[in-house]
Amino acid sequence: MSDLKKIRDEFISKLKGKLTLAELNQIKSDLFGKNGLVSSQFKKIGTIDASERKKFASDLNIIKDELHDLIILKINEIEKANINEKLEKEKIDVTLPERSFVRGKIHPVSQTIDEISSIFSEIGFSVEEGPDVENEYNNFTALNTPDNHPARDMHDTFYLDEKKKRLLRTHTSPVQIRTMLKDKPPFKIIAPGRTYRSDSDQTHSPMFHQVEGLHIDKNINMGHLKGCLNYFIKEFFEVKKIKMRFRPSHFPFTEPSAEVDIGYEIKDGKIIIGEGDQWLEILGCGMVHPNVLKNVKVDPAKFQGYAFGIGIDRLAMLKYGINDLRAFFDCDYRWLNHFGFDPLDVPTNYRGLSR
Ligand code: 2NL
Repeated sequence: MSDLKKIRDEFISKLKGKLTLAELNQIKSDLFGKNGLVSSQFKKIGTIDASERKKFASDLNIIKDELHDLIILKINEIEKANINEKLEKEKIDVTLPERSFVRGKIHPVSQTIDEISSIFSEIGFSVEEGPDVENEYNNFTALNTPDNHPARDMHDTFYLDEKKKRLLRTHTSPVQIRTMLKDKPPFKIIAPGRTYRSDSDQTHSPMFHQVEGLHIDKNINMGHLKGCLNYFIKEFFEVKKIKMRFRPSHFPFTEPSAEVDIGYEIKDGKIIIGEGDQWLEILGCGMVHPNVLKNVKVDPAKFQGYAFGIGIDRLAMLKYGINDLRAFFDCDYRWLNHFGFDPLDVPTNYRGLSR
């Protein structure tokens, strides 16, 4: 029997048995691999006597095709069987009820920040953000706060190291300092975010939220400040008219400084904002102190403007009838489900600000 016929018969009988995919691949490489049996027969062609060469080559090709086709057929059979087995095992029951899912709620503070941001964006303010962990310079020194100012005291400020190098920002003003150091005037920005003070009782949380505003340009005066705040308060409380008064005050970073009260009254146990003869303090503001401008390399002879700071939490409580500040930070899902906002609801005063 010729070598070729021996190889053929041996492998045809091997391939008749039950083989795994790995065994079939092994046979395939034994025959057709670089030094496989069939491959080495091909290399022999040149050494065969000229009279027999043609027949040898023809027989070799026939055997090669026969074995190759058989191996591929067997491999395909196994792969098909594997797929069928998988399909049989992994059936999906499309009649099962869908899994229930819960859509989260937007926290009232986040909702309020969104509303404030869209109100100010309508009159040209952009929103800036910065880190909660700040340095003394951005939080106090640049803001014209003297070294011996009580706000710098350990009892009021959370310092993160012995040398008072790092602290938790006590207001969002450092965001405006960073913006002014980085860019050139004019500036028209608001900075909403978390702020921290060492204070904790029924009406004070050590972490609270603030939005500060800053408008610096040529010829900005207190009239602009009044107009801006009047517009904001009306838009925020969704009222046509608002009673508002400026009381003289003091902040190291503004001169002159003022606190702003809005008029309100209680009717049928409910608070009505904008009318009545009661006053509610809601923010602090003033004209930016020339020293602050100098600290951020802005020439106070050319540029001036106003700044204000508003506590967000109390504003949210007023607008949405929440009477306990601490509930804001309890993370009670039942409370959030009641006072939170549906993320898919479009608010009536929607201004196109996306979440
Ligand atoms: C308050 C008082 C205020 C500012 C914040 C400010 C920021 C810069 C420069 C000057 Cl960069 N001023 N911010 C000004 C006046 C008052 O907040 O009672 N907030 C709740």
